[in-house]
Amino acid sequence: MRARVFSGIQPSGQLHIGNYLGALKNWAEIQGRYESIFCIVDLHAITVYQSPAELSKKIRETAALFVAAGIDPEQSSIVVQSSISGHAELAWLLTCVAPLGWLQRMTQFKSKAEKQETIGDGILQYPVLMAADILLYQASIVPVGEDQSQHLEFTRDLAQRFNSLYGETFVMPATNLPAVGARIMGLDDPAQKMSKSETSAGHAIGLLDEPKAIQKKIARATTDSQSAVDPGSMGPGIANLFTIAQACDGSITKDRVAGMRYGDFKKLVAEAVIARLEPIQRRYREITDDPSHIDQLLEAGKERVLPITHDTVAKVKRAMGLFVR
Ligand code: AQP
Repeated sequence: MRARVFSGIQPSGQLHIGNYLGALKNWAEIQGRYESIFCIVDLHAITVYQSPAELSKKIRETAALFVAAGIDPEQSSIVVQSSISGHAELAWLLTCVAPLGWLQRMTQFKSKAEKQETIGDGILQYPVLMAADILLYQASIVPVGEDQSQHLEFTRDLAQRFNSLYGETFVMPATNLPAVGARIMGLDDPAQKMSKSETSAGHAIGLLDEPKAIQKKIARATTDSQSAVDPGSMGPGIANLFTIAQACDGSITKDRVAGMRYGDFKKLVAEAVIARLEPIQRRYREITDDPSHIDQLLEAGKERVLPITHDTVAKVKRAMGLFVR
C-alpha cells in the first residue's frame, strides 16, 4: 500500500506565491508517489469572520487553483473539509484529549489573538481541527510551509497522547517541507511571513496577479541601503526575493546574481515569477470556463475518501468506548 499524503489551504483570501512555493508546488511534485488528498479547509477559514458570499466563491476558486497549479484530480483527491463530517466529528473527539495548556502555547494562536478584539474559541481550537484533518486520513506525510511545523508537532503529540490513553489508533504523520520556499516573507516587510490575511497592496504576489502588478510589487519590495547584490551577506528583503526567484527558476543561482544592481535583480525576479505563474493562470482560466467542472471533481474527491474517514471515526469511537454499531 502506498503511503498517504494529506495537506490543506484555507479559502480565506487570494492565494499567494508563498502558498504556491511553500505548499502547492511541492504537492504537485510528490502526488504521483503517494495516495494524495488535498483539502480546501473552509472550517479553518471561519475561525475568523468570512463573508458567506465571498467564502463560497473562494472555495471553488481555491479548488480551481489547485488544479491549475498541477494537482491532477485523477491522481489525487481534492476535497472540501466541510463536505466531510468526519473532520468536525474527529475534532470534537480529539478536543476532549487535548490539554488546554498545549493550545495556549501555540505561536499562531498568540499572534492571531493579539489582532482580534474578541478571540473566538475556534482560533484556540485551530490546531485540534488541523490534527483531526491529518489523523482522519491516517496520513503519514504532510507537505506544508514552515509556519505549520509547530502545528504538526502538536498533531504528533496529540496522536501519541491518544494512542497511550486508548491504544494504538493513529499513524504518526511526518512534516515534509520544500527544499526552497518553505517560508516566503512579505514584500513590504521581510520580517513578516507572507500571508493571505495581510491585505496591504504591496504585501503579497497573488497567483492570479497580472504581470504588470507583479512587476510593480517587486520593484517596490523593501530591500536595504546597499545597491548591488552581495551573495555573502544578503539583507532579509533581497534574500527573500532571491528565494522566490530561485524557487520559481532553478537556474537562478547566487553566482548568477552576484554584483547585480538591485533594479536589474528585481527585474530578473519579476521575470522568473511571471514565467512561473503564466501557465497556472492560463490553466485557471480554462478550468473556470465551465463552473460545473469544479463541483464535479469535488464530489468525486469526496466519494473517493469517505470510506477512509468512516473507518477512522469508527475506530476512534470504538477505542474510546463510544456507541458504534
Ligand atoms: N509565506 C509562506 N511561505 C511558505 N509557505 C506558506 N504557506 C502559507 N504562507 C506561506 C503554506 O501554505 C499552506 C496554506 O496555508 P494557509 O491557508 O494558512 O495560508 P496563509 O497565507 O498563511 O493564510 P492566512 O489566512 O493568512 O493564515 P494565517 O493568518 O494563519 O497565516 C500551508 O502549508 C502553509 O504552510
